[in-house]
Amino acid sequence: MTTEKTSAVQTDSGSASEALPQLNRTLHAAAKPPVRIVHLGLGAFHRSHQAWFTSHASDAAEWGIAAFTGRRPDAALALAEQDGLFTVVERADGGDSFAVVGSIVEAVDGADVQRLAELVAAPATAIVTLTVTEAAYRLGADGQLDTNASDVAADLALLASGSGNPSTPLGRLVFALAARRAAGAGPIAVVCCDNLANNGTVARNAVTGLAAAWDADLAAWVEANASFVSTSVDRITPRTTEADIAAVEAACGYRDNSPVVAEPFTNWVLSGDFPAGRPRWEDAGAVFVDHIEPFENRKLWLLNGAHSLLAYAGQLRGRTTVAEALADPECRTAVESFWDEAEANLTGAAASGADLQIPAYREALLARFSNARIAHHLAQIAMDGSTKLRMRAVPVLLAERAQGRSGVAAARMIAAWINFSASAETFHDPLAAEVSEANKLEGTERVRTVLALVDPAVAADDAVVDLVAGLLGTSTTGA
Ligand code: CS2
Repeated sequence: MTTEKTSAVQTDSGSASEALPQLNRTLHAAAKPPVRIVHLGLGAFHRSHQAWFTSHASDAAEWGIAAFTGRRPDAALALAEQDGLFTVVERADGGDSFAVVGSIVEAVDGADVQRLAELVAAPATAIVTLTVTEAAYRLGADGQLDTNASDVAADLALLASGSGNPSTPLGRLVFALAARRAAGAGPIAVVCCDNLANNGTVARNAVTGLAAAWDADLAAWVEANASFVSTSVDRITPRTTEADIAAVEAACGYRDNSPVVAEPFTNWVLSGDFPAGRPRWEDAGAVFVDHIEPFENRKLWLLNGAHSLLAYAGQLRGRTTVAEALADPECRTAVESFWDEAEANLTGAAASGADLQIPAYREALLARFSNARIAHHLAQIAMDGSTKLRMRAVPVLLAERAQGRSGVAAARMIAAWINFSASAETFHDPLAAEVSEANKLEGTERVRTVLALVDPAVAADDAVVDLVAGLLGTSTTGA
């Protein structure tokens, strides 16, 4: 096993001692499994989820992860100092428990594209996992790869000229897959772990789209050799704070500069092939299914949809965390109404007979969101709304309209986002400039223009435009 568990303790914020040893593999006698998984997007969620599952597989000793950061090297530098080890602080209502996870054996600055290519080209590497954010797939409102996006275009120019390293995660992956092809290292699985509907297909379209724009032969090789696995991932993981670092020191007696805090709940549903093998993630509770869509939609609509609604409505109403927002009756009612709409479309024919146990799932979500010991900041969830709403609000809204209903609860999420976009101190979004321009317009013209940035079909429906316009300024959407 690459994890070790200390007994559950109630957190007290104990004082940091300079004399404490830093977490490392000698101190923890942790084995170092060989690299067989390459990860792009080394952040807290990767560590609390895929790295945690890998360390809990019965064959964990055979599966090491080389994890690459995205834009900044910081997370890799901090983790490399402690041989890739980190503590998962499992934060339940009743207290914290602490476990060291040892599955990450190499933590690398994402800018080191040569090392990425070397590892992806190694025959022992069987899997590439991705947590690069929803927005990084650079899908336009039409769902296709936007080759005109400035960073995609810049990467394509670099790839074509062979004169530098790509800077987007998918540009880097395509570069590394070219190295695997050149090395004759054979098939590989690409496992998308971002919160997108059909995320395997999205990853396939983005990767083959980029590859095709660079080199048609590479695109054909990717089609024939890369399996794109779809997954639904779930574990609430707020940002780590200084108080969390102090809690680990007090409870564990070592210094860990990169602990990760997560709720006890974990879920991972996967669908697809692993042509070069995979860890026994099922030992840690992962579920492999033939048809993933109903599970994806359940999670994206019920959990992530409620998160986005709370993020915008909650912040407009002065709330800071998920637990605080849910405790606000106006927000809670908005969430329940949205869940009713989502549920009506989850339990229909589209669910293909999967037993989704929606009432129990909703109950569990209320309990998970109410865990006040997890300070899950709404500002963190509010980022990249134009991309997230396409997955979280739009499908429910369109499904409701197709059934002849208004979709008012899903529309309320979008209305709250629109008002948030115009009033937030920080509005972080890949389309921030376009949204800001659209917000200079007035009335239904403004609403239609902003909606078109999220989804052209929604913007083309006059009734939806009127509905959203009418919702601006109501109690959960701010003034
Ligand atoms: C959240 C997710 O930030 C967000 O958009 O909705 O990160 C959410 O916490 C995870 O998907 C939970 O598994």
